[in-house]
Amino acid sequence: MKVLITGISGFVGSHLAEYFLVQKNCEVFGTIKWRSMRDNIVHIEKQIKLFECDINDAFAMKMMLAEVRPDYIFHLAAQSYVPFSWRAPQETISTNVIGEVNLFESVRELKLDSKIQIAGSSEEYGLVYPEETPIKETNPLRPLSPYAVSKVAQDFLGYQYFKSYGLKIVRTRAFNHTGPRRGDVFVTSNFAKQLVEIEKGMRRPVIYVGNLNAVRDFLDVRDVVRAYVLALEKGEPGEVYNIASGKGIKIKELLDRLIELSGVDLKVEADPARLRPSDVELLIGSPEKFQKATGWKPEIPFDKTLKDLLDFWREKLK
Ligand code: A2R
Repeated sequence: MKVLITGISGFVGSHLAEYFLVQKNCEVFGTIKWRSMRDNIVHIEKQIKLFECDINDAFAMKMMLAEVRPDYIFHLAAQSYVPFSWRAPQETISTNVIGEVNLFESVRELKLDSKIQIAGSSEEYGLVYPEETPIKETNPLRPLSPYAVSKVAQDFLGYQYFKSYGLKIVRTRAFNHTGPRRGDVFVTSNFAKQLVEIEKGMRRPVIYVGNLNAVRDFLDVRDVVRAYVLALEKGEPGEVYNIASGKGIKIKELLDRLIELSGVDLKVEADPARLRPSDVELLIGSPEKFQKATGWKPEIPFDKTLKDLLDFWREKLK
């Protein structure tokens, strides 16, 4: 079986590649940009086949797909960072939306029979009222950032290409996920990195934070990766599924748990630069539909995820 992961050098892509490398009879292919950092995949680089392919380049996309002809495509390549999407709305929309159109059009023109997973996000729900939680897939989408709008477009394009051309597309909307290798611009990893820098005496004992009141539904990336695989194995093409734990945690509580796990003594200070123009306050998803379709359940306790994240930074900052 041939598995293609776009954005393989990213956080989720590297974990998904690891998942498939231990399965039998799997060949793993991945796309990177020519300047992509390879830190996340150096340990597996010899076992995977890499293609330089900017997804904005329709020709590069088509040539790569013509060569690989994958059975499964996990489309993870994206401008994935919400705050950056305000500073670079055009790049965010172009990479996320046009990049996906390039993928779908190539699959169509090459008449590939690939199953395709589209990595949507809980950010698509955006503004959510307390009585709407846990959020079902049928909830209105009220996106609050250019990133979220780009993910809504990706999601609906997936639906449209399924309906119009019968492409075997399964859409997922993953709620927050974290774990080793999470980029340090994301809240959990940012806190963990600051804590480890304090542990190592690399900075004074002050941790800088943004909005601590937001409530999020967190999963371990390794549970999310299992969910993406099940989405293609057991999910229905044309359908959309939440990947969520069903439980909420306040960012303040997450910070307290990390501080406790680290054991360092420090002060917490607000940093206004870390606040967003419009923040999503409450995101708790209902995993019911996905669990019914696939039997998936998160398996990794959140304290283990946080501990592994701290250990990742301890190793990286050696
Ligand atoms: O920017 P790089 O060199 O780090 O590569 C990122 C890649 N990527 C692209 N690949 C090809 N052509 C592009 N124009 C392009 N722009 C970005 O996508 C990186 O390897 C990957 C995204 O990885 P992360 O930023 O670590 O995101 P993560 O957390 O793995 O999320 C995977 C998917 C994304 O679609 C998110 O929006 C969604 O799950 O939540």
